[in-house]
Amino acid sequence: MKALTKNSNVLKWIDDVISMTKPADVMWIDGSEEQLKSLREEACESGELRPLNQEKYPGCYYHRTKPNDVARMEDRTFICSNEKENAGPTNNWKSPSEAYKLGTEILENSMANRTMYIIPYSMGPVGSPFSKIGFEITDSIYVVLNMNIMTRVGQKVLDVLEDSNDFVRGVHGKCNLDENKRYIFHFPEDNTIWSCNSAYGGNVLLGKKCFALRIASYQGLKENWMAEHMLILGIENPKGEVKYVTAAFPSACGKTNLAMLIPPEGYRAKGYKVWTVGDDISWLRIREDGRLWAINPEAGFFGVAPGTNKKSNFNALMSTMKDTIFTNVALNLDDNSVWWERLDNNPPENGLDWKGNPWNGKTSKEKGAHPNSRFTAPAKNCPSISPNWEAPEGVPISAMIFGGRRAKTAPLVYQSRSWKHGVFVGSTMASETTAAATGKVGVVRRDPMAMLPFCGYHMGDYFAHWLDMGKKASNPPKIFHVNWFRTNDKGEFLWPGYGENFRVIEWIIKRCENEVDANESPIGFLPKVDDINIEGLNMTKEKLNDLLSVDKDSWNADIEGIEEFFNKFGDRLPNELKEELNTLKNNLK
Ligand code: OXD
Ligand code: MN
Repeated sequence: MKALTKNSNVLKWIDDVISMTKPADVMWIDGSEEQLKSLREEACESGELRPLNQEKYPGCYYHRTKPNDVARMEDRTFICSNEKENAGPTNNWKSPSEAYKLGTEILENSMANRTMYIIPYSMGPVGSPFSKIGFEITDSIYVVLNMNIMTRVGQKVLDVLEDSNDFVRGVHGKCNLDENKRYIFHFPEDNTIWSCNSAYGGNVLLGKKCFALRIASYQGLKENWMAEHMLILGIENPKGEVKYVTAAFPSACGKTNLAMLIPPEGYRAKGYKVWTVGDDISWLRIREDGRLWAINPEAGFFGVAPGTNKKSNFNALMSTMKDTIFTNVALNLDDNSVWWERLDNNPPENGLDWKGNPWNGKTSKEKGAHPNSRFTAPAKNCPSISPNWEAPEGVPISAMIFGGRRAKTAPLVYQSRSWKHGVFVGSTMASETTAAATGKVGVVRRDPMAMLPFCGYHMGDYFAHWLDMGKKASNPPKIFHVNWFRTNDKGEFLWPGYGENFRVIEWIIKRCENEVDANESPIGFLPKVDDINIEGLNMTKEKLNDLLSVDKDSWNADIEGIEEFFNKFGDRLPNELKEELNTLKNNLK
C-alpha cells in the first residue's frame, strides 16, 4: 500500500521497523469508516472479535485476551534513559542499548506472516497547539480498532504533522504472547516506545499510559508543561458559570465515578450540572492569563467494567451502549450481550466466562468477568461530556484535587496553604489497601500524584518540576486533598460518597472563589462545619465534625512513613519538600 505521507523522518523509521519485523503486508490506517469496517469484518472472521447483539449494542464488539495477559505489567515496564540515575528509584531501568538489542531479538521477523498496521494518531484535538502526534506500528487489528476509539487517527493527523520530526515512535508486536519475553520499553530521550508479547490494552494502546503519561511527563519537563494522571471535571452553577477541576487518585478510589458524577437531586433541581472533560489523563499548560489550562489528550474511556452499573456510574454505562469494544467480560449467549459482576442482579444462566468456558452466573462460584475486564468507549457517547471537551486550548483549572483511601488520618477535605504545600500534599499521597483486596486493612502505599507507575523520569525531579510550574504560573490552581473513605470504630464509612461528593466539590469551588472562610489546622485549611451542605443527608453536624477532625497521633505515625519514602529520593528530593515536612512536624507537636 502506498505511504500516506512524504515525511522522510517517518518513512525512514518505518523502513527500519519493516526491516526488523519483516511483515507480509503493510497497511496505513487512514481513519476512513470504509477501512475500519473492513478491519472489523476481518477480525470477526478470524475470531479476534465477536459482534454483539447489534440491536441492543449497535457497533459493539467483544474480545478476549489470553488469561496471562489481562493487566498492565509493572515489573515488565522499563524506563530506558541513558543514565540509570535519571529513571529514579521508583522505575525499572534498562540501558537503551540493551533494551534495543533485546527488543530487536524479540521483534525480529515477528510479523513474517502478518500484516503491519501503521496508525498515525493525535493525542488531543487534531491540530491543537496543546496536542502531540504519535505513530503506533502494530500487528493487531484489535489495537487499531481500540486506538481509533481512544485517540484521533488517520490522514488528518499526517496533514498536521507535514514534514516535522516531532512525533513519538511506537512499535507494538504481539509476537507469540510469551509472558517471559513481554517488555514495555520507553526511551524518553528518543521519543520511542517498544512493546512486545502482550495484547492487553494498558501495555499495547501506546497512546495512553506509555505516551500520554510516561513519555509526555518527560516532554513536559523539557517543554514546561505537565502530563498528569488526572480526570477533568466542569461544575456549572445555576447562573451558567462553569469552573473546572482536575483530580488524581490511585486506582480503586473512584476516579471514573467522580469524572462522571451526577449531583444530588436537590442541586439538580436548582440547576447545578457536572460536565466530564476527561476520566484519566490531563495535559496542563500555563497560558497568558497565568492559569493552568488542561486538555484531555484522549478521545475515549478505557474503563474497568466490573462494578459499573446504573447506580454507581450511569454515565459510564450509557457511554458503552454503542461503538464500544468489551474485553474479558462475560457473555450472555441467549441474547449475545455482555455481563459483568455488579452490573445487575441478573447474571446469564447460559453464558461464557471471560476465559470462554461455559458459565452459569446463577449457580457458579467463579467470576464471569475478569476483575480488570474493560470497555473501550468513545468519549462523545458520554451523556455528561462537556461541550468544551475538545476545546483546542483546554479549560482553565481552578482547583487540583489529590485523594486516597485513608480509614483514619486524612479528613474528608482540606486545602493546602500554598502551591508549595500542595505539592507536598501530592507527593505524600497514599492509599490504604482494603480487607477485601488483601486481607490486611490499612497497609499504606505511597503513590505520589497517582503517578508512581507512570512518571517517565526521576520522581525527585518530577517534584521539582511541579514546584517550578507553580513559580511560573502567576495564578495557579488551589490544591486540595479529599478522602471519601474515612471510617468509624466499627469500620463503617462515615461519608456516603458517589454523587454526594458534589457537596465537597462545592466547598472547593467556594474556596477558589473566596466565598467562604476556613479553619487553620496543622495540615492545612479545614472547612467550617456550617460550610459543607449536609441538607438531605443522613448526617449530623457531630458526624461531619468527626469527618473533618485531625488526629495528631495518626498523623505523627504517618510522618514516619513519609520520611522513609522521601529518603528514597536522596539529594534529588527538593528542599522545599523537606521544609514542608518540617513544618508539618512542628505543627503537630
Ligand atoms: C488505568 C490505570 O487503566 O490507571 O487507567 O491503570
Ligand atoms: Mn489510569
